[in-house]
Amino acid sequence: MAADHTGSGEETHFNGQQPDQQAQTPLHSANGSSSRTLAQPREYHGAAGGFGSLQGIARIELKQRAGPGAAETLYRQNKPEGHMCTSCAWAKPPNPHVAEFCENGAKATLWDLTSDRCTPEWIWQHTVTELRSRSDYELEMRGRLTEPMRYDAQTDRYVRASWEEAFANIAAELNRLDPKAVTFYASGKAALEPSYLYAIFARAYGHNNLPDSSNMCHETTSVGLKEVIGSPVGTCTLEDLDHCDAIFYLGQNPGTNSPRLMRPLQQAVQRGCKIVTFNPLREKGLLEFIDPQNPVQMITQRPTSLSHLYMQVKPGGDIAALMGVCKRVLERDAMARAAGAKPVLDDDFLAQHTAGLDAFRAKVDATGWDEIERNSGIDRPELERAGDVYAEARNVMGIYGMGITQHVHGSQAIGMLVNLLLLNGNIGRQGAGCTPIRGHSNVQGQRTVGITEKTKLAPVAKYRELFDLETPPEDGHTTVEFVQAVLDRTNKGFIGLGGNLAKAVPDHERVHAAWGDMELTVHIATKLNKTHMMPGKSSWILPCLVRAEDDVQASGRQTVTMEDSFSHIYGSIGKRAPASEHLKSETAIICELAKATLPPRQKLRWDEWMGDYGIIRDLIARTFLDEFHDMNARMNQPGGFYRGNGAHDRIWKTDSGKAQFTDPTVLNACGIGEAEGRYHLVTVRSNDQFNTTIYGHSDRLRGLEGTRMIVLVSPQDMARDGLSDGDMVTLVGDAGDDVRRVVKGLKVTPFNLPSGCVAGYFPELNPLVPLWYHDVLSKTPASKGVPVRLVKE
Ligand SMILES: Nc1nc2c(c(=O)[nH]1)N[C@H]1C(S)=C(S)[C@@H](COP(=O)(O)OP(=O)(O)OC[C@H]3O[C@@H](n4cnc5c(=O)[nH]c(N)nc54)[C@H](O)[C@@H]3O)O[C@H]1N2
Ligand SMILES: Nc1nc2c(c(=O)[nH]1)N[C@H]1C(S)=C(S)[C@@H](COP(=O)(O)OP(=O)(O)OC[C@H]3O[C@@H](n4cnc5c(=O)[nH]c(N)nc54)[C@H](O)[C@@H]3O)O[C@H]1N2
Ligand SMILES: [Mo]
Repeated sequence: MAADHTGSGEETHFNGQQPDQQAQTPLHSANGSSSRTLAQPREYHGAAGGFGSLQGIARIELKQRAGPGAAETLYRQNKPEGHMCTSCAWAKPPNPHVAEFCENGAKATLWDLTSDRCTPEWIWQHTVTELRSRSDYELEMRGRLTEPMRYDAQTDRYVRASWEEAFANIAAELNRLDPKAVTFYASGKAALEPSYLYAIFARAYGHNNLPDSSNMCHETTSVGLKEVIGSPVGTCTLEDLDHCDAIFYLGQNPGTNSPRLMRPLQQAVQRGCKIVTFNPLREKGLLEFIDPQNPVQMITQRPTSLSHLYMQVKPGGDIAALMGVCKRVLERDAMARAAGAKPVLDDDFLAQHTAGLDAFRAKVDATGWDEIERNSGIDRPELERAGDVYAEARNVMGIYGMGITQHVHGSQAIGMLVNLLLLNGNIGRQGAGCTPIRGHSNVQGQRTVGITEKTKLAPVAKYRELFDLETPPEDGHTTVEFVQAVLDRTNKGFIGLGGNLAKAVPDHERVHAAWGDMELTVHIATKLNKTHMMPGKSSWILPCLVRAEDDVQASGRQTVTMEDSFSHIYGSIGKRAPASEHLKSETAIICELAKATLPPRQKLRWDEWMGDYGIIRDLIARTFLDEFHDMNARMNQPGGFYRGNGAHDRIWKTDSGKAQFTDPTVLNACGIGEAEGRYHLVTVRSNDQFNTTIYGHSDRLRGLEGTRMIVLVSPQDMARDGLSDGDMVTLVGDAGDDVRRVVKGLKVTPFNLPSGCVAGYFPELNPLVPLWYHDVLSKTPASKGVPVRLVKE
């Protein structure tokens, strides 16, 4: 297939050489004349943590000028009687450190507490068309939003509005529209109380269009894990990390995205636990760590090595790699039995708790090592070593993130990880289990309390019992279905409870052209972003409090609650003075909107709920009795309360009533295979961003500084394709449909990667991800194995 031409640039030459040929053939530049030395891959020479992380915090503090009291606020973070971090969903331990926050948690808080303000006066000076040309970084750098605003189409500007005007107008628009053509999105930060009410508001208004950032994130887990073990969430708790002997760590980058996991990982390794990592990139946070809170380690600067084995899998290669590991485990089991030694497999567990082992075993036997090596990119001896680690460990945990979930066959990769864990009964006992690392700080909790587009997951009977509320019978939109409806112009109204959705979704260039055709767009937000700059015909920005701020309602100061990756629920109390006297809490905004929109109903007591969040928690407790009983009393216990799940106790809520072995139908999770000149693009986060919020341009842990418009290419592939460090290229989508997808102006940067894999940043590269390219079961966009070509500019 010919590569596209872009601009006047010359087309890159591809010779389609295989990696094994490269080993024998001297490398030539594109014109084939002179041999060249390989480019030096970028790398960070420090460890994760250490002084680098302290400097990272200091830089943000300088930039944001969070002002007096910021340090005190940070020290209250993630502790009982304090507020819970708004960054990731990592656990808040019962016995917190003096400073129970990480570099990125501190950045997120300081970013919220900035002394910069984005006022209606400032916005009035700029047209929306002009602001649309600014980056998200520039828009967010203006600071916190201070007052509600309405879009004025005549002047193409946002103008100051009163809350009364906003609620009345939005309600009138909602009542004019068909509820089925309206979507209420949630981005994963809002606490359990507003989330519970948001879901009720949607259903009382008349739809189940309640997609969540989870639909772009761990929906593969919610659907895929549920199928095989009957639980949509992880089975482990924080204590399991104190008891595991091996961790299979797949497709998650803790140094950047969940830094407070670094210390438990370090402690596990120091106890002798072996970490086996699968990741195309050699991520610093999985290689070595210096604990910034350990004075001895800070003085000696001697890091802890983390991964016992590090497998640089190809994108999507995990299914094959895990197949290889299982093959070795079954072989070790057969050897042990033949020698009369203790078998590796847990026969009692397998007989009592699982179904499908025979078919799975037959599949493993029928899969050859050549296929496994080709699809994973990992050699047999390495995979055998990983199998040996599993076979020799008593307790094994499987930890994973977006590198697994964001693939066309991501669900199958989760199934393979569960297959491996089940072989030796590694689910449902101490030190063992399956741990998806969640993204936004309350994304798991939002799903738990009813923000779901799937009616079968909503507490329909309880809505009827508690509120006389009938839920619309049909399922609502996932995020992908919502975006398709925007493109089709059938979705007319949008409310965003946080997020920067038009920027975070796949195919976003196409989406941007259609977004403004909606009749109504409403954003409940803390800072300005690009999605706000694509106003619908009636468009509103409603500024809200952040979690560290004091939320005072009729009954006094309020607490909110959230759920972490380990299914623990905590109270969070903000104590900072709000950024502006005009801000409202997310709970108050939802109650006011619902009250203005819906006809009065005796059992929907919006005013009462807004006045005292304890009443909302009582309702949550009555709706989800087993998990949330006595919520008001239990939310303040150190470490939160555990809401539990069946699989943790070996109760399998699956169709067969057992934990299910599954046979993968593919060996690579990418939906589009390899071809000459095609690369698979992995989109990742830098150490200086939270999703679409860009704090700066330093990806310290990868040794990448100064710009995000880069494409990482392996030195071998660069040499093969005649590329030099610093060359400018265009990435061109290669998904085979007739939509032309391009991102121009990317600087080629040598990086240690498997051949055929390139990497770059989310969200800049989102125009390359086709909307239809998503996990088959859950529709999670496949942002980690995007087929592209490189074209020299
Ligand atoms: N500081 C900070 N913290 C965050 C966020 C943030 O943006 N900044 N975002 C939050 C959110 S919403 C989320 S969902 C999480 C995301 O946290 P992660 O799950 O860590 O997400 P990514 O940065 O997308 O990186 C995924 C990792 O998968 C690897 N990978 C890519 N493709 C494959 C593959 O095919 N196989 C394997 N085995 N690995 C692969 C990548 O190299 C990368 O290391 O972090 C949360 N925490
Ligand atoms: N290519 C590619 N695309 C991806 C991903 C990827 O790895 N690769 N990852 C996907 C994932 S995992 C996710 S979770 C999504 C993220 O998608 P979103 O959740 O939609 O995006 P965010 O960047 O987290 O949203 C940032 C905005 O939220 C608002 N905000 C911040 N704090 C608050 C608050 O406390 N309350 C309210 N109401 N608003 C607030 C601010 O206005 C800010 O601009 O992106 C997805 N898209
Ligand atoms: Mo996420």
